[in-house]
Amino acid sequence: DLTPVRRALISVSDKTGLVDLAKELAGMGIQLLSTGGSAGLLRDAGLDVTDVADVTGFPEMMDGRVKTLHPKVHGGLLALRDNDTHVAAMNEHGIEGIDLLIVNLYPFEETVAKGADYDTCIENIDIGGPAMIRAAAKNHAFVTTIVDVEDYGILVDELKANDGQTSLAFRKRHAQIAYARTGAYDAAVSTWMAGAIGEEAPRRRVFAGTLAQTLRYGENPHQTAAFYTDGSVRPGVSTAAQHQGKELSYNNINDTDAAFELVSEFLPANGPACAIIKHANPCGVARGENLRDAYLRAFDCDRTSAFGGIIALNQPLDAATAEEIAQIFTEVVIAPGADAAAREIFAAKKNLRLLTTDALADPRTASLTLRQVAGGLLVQDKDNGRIDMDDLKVVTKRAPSEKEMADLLFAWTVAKHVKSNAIVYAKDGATVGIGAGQMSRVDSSTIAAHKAQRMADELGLGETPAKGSVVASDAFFPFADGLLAAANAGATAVIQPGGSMRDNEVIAAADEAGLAMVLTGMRHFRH
Ligand code: 93A
Repeated sequence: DLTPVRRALISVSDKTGLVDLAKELAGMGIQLLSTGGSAGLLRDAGLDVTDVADVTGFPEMMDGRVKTLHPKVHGGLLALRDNDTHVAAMNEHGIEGIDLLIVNLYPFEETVAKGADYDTCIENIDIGGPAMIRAAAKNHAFVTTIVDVEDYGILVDELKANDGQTSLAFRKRHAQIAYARTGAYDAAVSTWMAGAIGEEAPRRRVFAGTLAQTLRYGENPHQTAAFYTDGSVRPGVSTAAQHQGKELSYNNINDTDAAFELVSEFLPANGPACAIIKHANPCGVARGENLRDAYLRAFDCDRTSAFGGIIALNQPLDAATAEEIAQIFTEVVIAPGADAAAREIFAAKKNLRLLTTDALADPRTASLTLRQVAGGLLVQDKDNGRIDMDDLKVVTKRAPSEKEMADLLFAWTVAKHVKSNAIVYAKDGATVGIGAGQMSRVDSSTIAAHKAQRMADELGLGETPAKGSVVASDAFFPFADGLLAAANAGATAVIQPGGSMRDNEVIAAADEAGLAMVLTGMRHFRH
């Protein structure tokens, strides 16, 4: 099942590595056909190239919209070489076989990412390229299709190993990649279009990804797993540079994402901040005078849970912070940079992974979140909801003090990143107790208070740090009990969406306990 490669068609937008590849092909005696820009580059490099226009007898026309859409091209790609009728048609119409197709497409995804206008995006929808890719991949019994620059090397290896031929297994593997590429390409076009025309729930929707990494296993060792990127470029775990440590696991990637998305809520201009994540929930979040201080205050929220955690920082890692972090076992640290001294400190910790990004993620960037259910996908906008002081409604007799207000907004921001039911106690810009993922809000409240008390015992504090704290609840208190649990724990002010049938009861209970309470009118469920 080895098939000789005699004639190759090259039509690429990304010209990286092209000349080297073409030289290798020419050196094996393969005839080269190519489209305008690609042909020009090869000719400049001294290679012998036939213009596709000379093969088709038509010039490239309509701004390049029609270059390769011609039976002399598509017949050459699609003809079954062992079928008499196909061969007769080739002879009758002067069609020569094309055995190798090297195409990469107009950079549609990059054009969208750059924020190009509608018409520019439309003009970057490649038609001829995908048509050829699909034709060649269909005819993989005879034709080899290469769509990724990174596959040039293995193509050359394959040809060299087989005396200028490719194996059927090779052609099949690359046909599969080819269809994934054209599928992803049209997915990108369709997704962009839905946004551009304001279609919120398109009747048909496709999602596609490119393998970034096969993972050792999934959430558990008996589950296989892989990490796919979707082509959107966002500072975070998918684009970060890893400086040391072993490969990230499935759970690491998930947790690192949660950590970085949370810390990105805190603009560096407003001071250093740190988030420590375990099992996708924060176990400590804090602002600080400096980065080290922010880390230590986050750590002090729940030292027990922070062990083996994932740490995200909103400013580049410095030596003083690295020194502190290195005191206990941490899985991953992610930050928008790390200075040389910090890196040197971490270098001694072989198991610690250090990831750096170019920037924080913009929490306002719109995107979709997907969740699989049996037989389908649930799709929604990412929760980009944000609350300002002006959005808050004071409903109690007592209004929060300035200090309480700052902590309420802080706690609310953290609560958005805690699995529901979420209860977050905070004081002086640091969480002091977090209750996550309970089926009852009052249980989350109790757990958060219990954690605060445990910290008081561990650190030998005279009283629980929840005393004089504020509390955030990601959704309304259905009954007064959850609120009273918070008051009993020592909270003096509350932030919550409001909207319960019993809001009046809850407000009355708050007044009775002397609490100040503000309503956001916005909920942050996270499941
Ligand atoms: O505008 S197109 O959809 N019409 C075509 O017939 C066509 N054929 C190849 N774009 C077409 N291509 C694309 O041109 C290829 O997919 C490739 O991305 C690009 C290469 O053009 P050049 O060789 O002129 O740089």
